[in-house]
Amino acid sequence: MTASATARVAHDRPAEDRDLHDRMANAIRALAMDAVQVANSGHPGLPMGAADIATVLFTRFLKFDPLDPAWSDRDRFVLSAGHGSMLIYALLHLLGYERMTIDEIKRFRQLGSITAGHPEYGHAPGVETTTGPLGQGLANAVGMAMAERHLAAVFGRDIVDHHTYVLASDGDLMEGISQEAIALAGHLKLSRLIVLFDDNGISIDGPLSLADSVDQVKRFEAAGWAATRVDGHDPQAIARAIGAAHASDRPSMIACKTTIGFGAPTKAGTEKCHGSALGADEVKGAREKLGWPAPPFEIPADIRDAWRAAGQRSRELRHAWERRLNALDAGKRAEFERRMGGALPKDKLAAAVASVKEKLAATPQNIATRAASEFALETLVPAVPEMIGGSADLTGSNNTKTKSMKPITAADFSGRFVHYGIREHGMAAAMNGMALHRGIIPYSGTFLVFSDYCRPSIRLAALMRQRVIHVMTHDSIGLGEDGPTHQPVEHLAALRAMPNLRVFRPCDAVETVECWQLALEAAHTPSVLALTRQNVPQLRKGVDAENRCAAGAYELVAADGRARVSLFASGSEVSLAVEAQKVLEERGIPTRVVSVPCFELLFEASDAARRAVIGDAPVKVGIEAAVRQGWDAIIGTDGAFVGMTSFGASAPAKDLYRHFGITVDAIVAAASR
Ligand SMILES: Cc1ncc(C[n+]2csc(CCOP(=O)(O)OP(=O)(O)O)c2C)c(N)n1
Repeated sequence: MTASATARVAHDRPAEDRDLHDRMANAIRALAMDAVQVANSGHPGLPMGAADIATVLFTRFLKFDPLDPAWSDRDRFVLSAGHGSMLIYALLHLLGYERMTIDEIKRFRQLGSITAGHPEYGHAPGVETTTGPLGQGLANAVGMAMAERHLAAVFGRDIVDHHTYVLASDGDLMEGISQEAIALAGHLKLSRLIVLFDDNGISIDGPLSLADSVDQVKRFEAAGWAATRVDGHDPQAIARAIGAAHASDRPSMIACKTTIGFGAPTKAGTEKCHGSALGADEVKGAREKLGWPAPPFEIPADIRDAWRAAGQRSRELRHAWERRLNALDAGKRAEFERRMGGALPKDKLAAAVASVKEKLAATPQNIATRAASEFALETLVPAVPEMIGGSADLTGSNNTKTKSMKPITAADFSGRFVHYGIREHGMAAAMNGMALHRGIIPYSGTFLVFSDYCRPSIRLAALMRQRVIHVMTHDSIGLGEDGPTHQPVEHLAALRAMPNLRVFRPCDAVETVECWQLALEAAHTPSVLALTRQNVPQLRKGVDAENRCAAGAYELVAADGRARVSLFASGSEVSLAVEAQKVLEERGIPTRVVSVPCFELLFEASDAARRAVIGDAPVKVGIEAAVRQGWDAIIGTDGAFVGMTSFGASAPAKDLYRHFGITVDAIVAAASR
């Protein structure tokens, strides 16, 4: 018997089950249209159209337990088309997730409810990731599937053995990020990733034919996936396709032909039911057409029981998994639980940081901070085994791969380095998925200027409070000859504008390892490490056990006497400030230098601490080879700023610094003025 034939036997159901299936799916439809109706806002079309797909998946395949939503070996389900949020809220309610009460459903989209407009990670247990920006969920799922493969390779299939399912819409597949995600998943042969495509041919503007004519099955096949088409309202066909996907050695896409707003008498199959309440008459008509007489928010007892039973399907599997976990060697089990719980190996990390600092104290390194980062990683990576590095095809430039790191490949997932290819969007979104999966701290590499290509995912990491670390090198005009296309100017300001993101710009090798430590310790905050291409002198000499960067800013050089000038600088410009300080002191102007590796930490500090480091020198000068925006919070509107006001240019770095007036002389002049 072929694998797919086995699946058919396992998942075929007798015809009498069809009535039960239909009524279970209609429970989703009714909850969705009624919640949207009460909120007078939301998207009924997708949940009504995809209800059959979801019913098959959640009642026959998905491995999960509402009693333990965080069970680490659960299957992951990502509703990539987050606008269809009522689909997952209805499912979680029907399946018996305790917190998803009928009152929460009634409070859909209201302040303080766990039923936000789009599913938000951390609100409702059972929601695996925040979705809404189309395409992101699919790309997150690729990261989740990668995490599963890696952890299975490290800890064994006995305790890591699950699937990742995605429900994706036309919009998800039209977004460019989906191409990066699909290509990466196909290349890595993520066979436990299964995408259910809600192939309804409708988007907001109308029929998809207005803007798209891609053959999605061929597209996925071209990327190395198994892809097929089914009738998305035929439960047996859906089940057979999922069964076949389980047997595939490739990731699978199942294009499920559906009718958006299935059951709505006049609006089904049209964009009219995509994103607004159906209206009282249409809802009434849908009840008749679907044969669903129950009043709003009421579920007939037999249907409720059937859904609850589906919610308990995997309980015994979970208990068996717990027994296997308990039978593990104690050390291995503790390590697995530590990693999945997100606790760092504190002592090992502290020892690693201390050892890097000791080496730097013994032999100071006048190297680029990207090289300092690699120097730190050589010690950090062995100490923190959950770190998975990578780069978007700039490995040698980003210095993110240490000597001991093996690449993750389709044949061997035990490696710890991902060659993401030239796919910054996909990389950043996959990293979010890895962090959400838990057990992994992902870090990546690209140029700082391409943070724009990662920004939507960084924003979601910040919103979801995930520990992902972006190493972004070539952080200013200091990269030189590649010119203004590659020289970030506004990026530091743009990244600093984002809530719950920390932007680190260390000035030397010592600050670099300190910033790495802070990024690793930020369990609920993503970080960007902005690092130089060009060499910088090591300014922090001697042994200093304290992580001075933790304050966000600190006095690096004190004034001789009461300071009349404070020079504030970050990254590669701190050494210029230090030179300028000497000149100003020689001229009898007491001047101090404050290194500012992280604005956010400075602004998180107490008022007193912040005031103390900013100080009261009458002259304040900010120095950063980037735009001024944001610096006024430190130097005030009257402060002087030495930095950029335009795009850069193509030339050697030294010439550019001179050309754009970011020099010791310019700092001295600005302070003297
Ligand atoms: C990145 C992004 N761009 C635009 C939107 C706004 N938006 C929400 S749903 C949607 C398209 C709807 O079409 P489809 O994905 O097919 O969903 P369906 O109509 O089937 O519900 C758009 C453009 C979004 N959520 N994310």
